[in-house]
Amino acid sequence: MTSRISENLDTLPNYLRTAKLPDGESNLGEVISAIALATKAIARKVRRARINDDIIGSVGATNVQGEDQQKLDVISNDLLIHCLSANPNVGVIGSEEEDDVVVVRPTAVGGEYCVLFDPLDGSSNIDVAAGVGTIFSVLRIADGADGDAAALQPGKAQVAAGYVLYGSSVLMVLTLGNGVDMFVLDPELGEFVLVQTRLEVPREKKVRSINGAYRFDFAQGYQDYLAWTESHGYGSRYIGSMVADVHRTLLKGGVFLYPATTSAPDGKLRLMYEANPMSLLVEQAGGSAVTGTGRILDVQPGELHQRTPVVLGSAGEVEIVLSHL
Ligand code: P6P
Repeated sequence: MTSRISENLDTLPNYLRTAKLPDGESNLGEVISAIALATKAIARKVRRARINDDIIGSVGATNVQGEDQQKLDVISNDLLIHCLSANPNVGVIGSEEEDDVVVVRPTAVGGEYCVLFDPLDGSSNIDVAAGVGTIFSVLRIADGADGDAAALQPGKAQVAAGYVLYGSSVLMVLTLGNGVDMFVLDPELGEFVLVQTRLEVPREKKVRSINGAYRFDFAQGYQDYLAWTESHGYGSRYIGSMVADVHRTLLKGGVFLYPATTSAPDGKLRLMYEANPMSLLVEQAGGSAVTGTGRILDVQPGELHQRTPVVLGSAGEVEIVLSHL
C-alpha cells in the first residue's frame, strides 16, 4: 500500500529493535537507547545555554586532564552516568570527566557492557555556539573482568561507537559494527529518526583539517605534508571541535589530523573515548584511521585517559599523509 504519510517515523528505537545485531549482542540496543536518552537531555541543555545562564562557563575546577571543566561538561557527564547506570546491561562506565572507571554492576548480574564517553567534546566552543558533541564507545565485558580490564581493550574490540553532534541540528552517527547510519533528532517527536544509511567516506578529497598554529611543533614529516598540500590545491577546514571536524570529514571526505607536538608528545586527543570510536566509524565507512605509525584500532591501551596522535578520513588522503612521514 502506498504510504500516505510524509513524516519520517524511522525512529532509533524501531531501528534498534530490528537491527541485525552481532551474535550475542541482543542487549546492545538497550545500551544505545540509554545513551540516546542522555544525549536528548544534553541537547536540551546545550540549546538553552545562554538562556539558563547558570550553565555557561567553567565550574572553576580542572578535570583529570588538567583542563578547565565547563559547567556543561559536568552536567552532560552526570546525565550520561545517570541514564547508563539505570540500564541493567551496563556494568562499567569510563568518562573523560571521571578520574577512574565507574563500576556500576558486575557482569554476574547483567552488566555485560562497558561504555566509554567524552560527554561534551569541544565544550569550550559552547560560549560561541560552535558545534560540540558527545562521543561514545561500547565494549563487551569478559565474564568477571574488573573495571580496568573491562575498559582497556583495543578499539577493534568495540561492538558499537558513535557521536551526537549538537550543531545546526542534533544528529547521531552510529555503527553497530555493520556500516554507519545517521539519525537526526526530531524535536517535536523527541526521537532520533533515520535519515541516511551506509555512509561512505569519499576515497579522495583535497581538504586537510589541522590546527596550523602548531605547524612548527609537528614532526618534520607533517610539515613536509602541509607544504606539499599548499602546492597541490588543497583546501583547509578546522572548527576546533573534533566531533564537528570528523563529521564533515566523514560526510564530505578529506583528512583530519591531530599529530603529536613538542608540548603534547602523545598528541592531545584521547584514545579510548575520542580516537577509538571515531576510528571505528571512519573505518566502517570505508576510510582509514592511523596514529602515524599504525592503525588506531590496534593500539593496546595502558590507561583510561591516554592520548594518541590521530590521522583519519579518506583512505587515499591518509595514504598521502603517511607517504610524507
Ligand atoms: P586545539 C576540544 O577541546 C578538543 O578536545 C577536540 O574537540 C578538538 O579536536 C581539539 O581539542 C582542538 O584542539 O589544540 O586545536 O584547540
